Amino acid sequence: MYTKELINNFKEIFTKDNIQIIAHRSPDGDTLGSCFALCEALRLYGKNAEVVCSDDVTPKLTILTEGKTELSSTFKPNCIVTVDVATADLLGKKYSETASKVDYAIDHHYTHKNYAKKVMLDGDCSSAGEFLFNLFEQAEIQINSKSAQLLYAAIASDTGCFKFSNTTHETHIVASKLLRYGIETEDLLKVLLDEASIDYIKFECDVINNMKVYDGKIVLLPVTKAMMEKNNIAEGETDGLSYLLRRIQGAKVGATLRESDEKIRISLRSFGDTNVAEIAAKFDGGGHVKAAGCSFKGDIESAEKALLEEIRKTLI
Ligand SMILES: [Mn+2]
Repeated sequence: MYTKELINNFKEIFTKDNIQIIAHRSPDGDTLGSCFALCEALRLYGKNAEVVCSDDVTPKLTILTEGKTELSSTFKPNCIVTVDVATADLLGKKYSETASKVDYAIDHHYTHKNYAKKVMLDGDCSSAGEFLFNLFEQAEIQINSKSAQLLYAAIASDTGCFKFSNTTHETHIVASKLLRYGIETEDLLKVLLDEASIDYIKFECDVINNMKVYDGKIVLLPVTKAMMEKNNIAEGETDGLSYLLRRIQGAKVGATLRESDEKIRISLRSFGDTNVAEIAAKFDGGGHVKAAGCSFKGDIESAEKALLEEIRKTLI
């Protein structure tokens, strides 16, 4: 059970009106599912509320956004809430000025850096979706099946459909309670986690053909701009590539290296005891023990070389 103060802070949002809910930049299923679930709940309470985001929503995630790609303001807010936004920087370009005006931040990252007037945080939750469900339940705020489905989608996104190590028995209890709302999950999970466009599948084939394996334990997936252009792949669509690394038997550490404007964006995954946040930190990046990110100034070959060297030093 959460503290009275935390629950009262959450209830307070439902006493406001003209509420703007901000999702983090490069929005994922957790931030979008959670923001829209909260928005729907507020509307059910007769409130004017909307979700905004600095970046466009990728096609498959529009299943969570009422089909909308662009999420922008249509009214002047009296109350601003962020969901799943761990740092002010993650508000993105469009909302960077908004940081000091955020009234409530709802988050599940231990690494949360306080920018809001009031913060609601539970780092033990797998996802913002799981945390939000707990808040609704403990604050005794009724939700409908639409909100329940959005929360389920949020949890499934951040846990890789209950496969990642952030999945706890509480996560399954929350998922079970959400299923009681009679929500549809088969199509939802297919769209969110399994299916991809033919272009994307062909792009994945190119990425796999370009895969590099070192010492049987380190896997690098270099992704060039040319590979993306050839297959009509946009920047935000490459997030799913890290999932490929997980499929490689024997891999202890994997990384995708993607060419982007002036730098190479690196996403690291650990499938053993190696702390990839430590490796990312060597390149001024950060993240979690099992998933981290950083960027590299230079060409993709130099990035591969430098990264491989650091992985070899850190690998357990
Ligand atoms: Mn999240």
